[in-house]
Amino acid sequence: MLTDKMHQALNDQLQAEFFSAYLYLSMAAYFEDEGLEGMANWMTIQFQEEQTHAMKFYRYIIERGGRVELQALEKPQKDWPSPLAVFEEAFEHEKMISGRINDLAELAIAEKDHATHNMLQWFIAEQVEEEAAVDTIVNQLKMVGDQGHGLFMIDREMRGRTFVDETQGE
Ligand code: OFO
Repeated sequence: MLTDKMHQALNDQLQAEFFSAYLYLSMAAYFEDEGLEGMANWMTIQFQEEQTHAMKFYRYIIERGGRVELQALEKPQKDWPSPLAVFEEAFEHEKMISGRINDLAELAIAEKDHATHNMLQWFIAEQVEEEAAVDTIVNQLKMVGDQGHGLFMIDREMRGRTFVDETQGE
């Protein structure tokens, strides 16, 4: 049984994961509009991944006898000044999510909820990967600067990303 605090915090994180999905879909739409298909593909897969994160919390709340309560999502940003600005924001967003996951893990310890603490270990490891992946792209974009050719190369490489549901098969 989840404590009230843990129950609320997990529902809040479910909303945060869906907002992440929403934000990345908005970023994908921006890239579609800019004609950067690879980056649009990368963000669309990020959108799919975030939904699997949300659903992992959804399933977990139910498994622990809790009640899922979906909350309103705010309107995500629509435009950015450059591809670099998009990925810089994605990086800041992932750091914020890592902070939230760490806070959840601390709450789980405070509430003596070892099962939730254990479940959160998956997210702690995932956040390391997410931050590193976005940071790499930020650095690549900084390296190429305004060079159209470099941007084209990065975009082309990002067309190859495919979706894998990493929450399955644990
Ligand atoms: Fe981007 O990892 Fe979930 O939110």
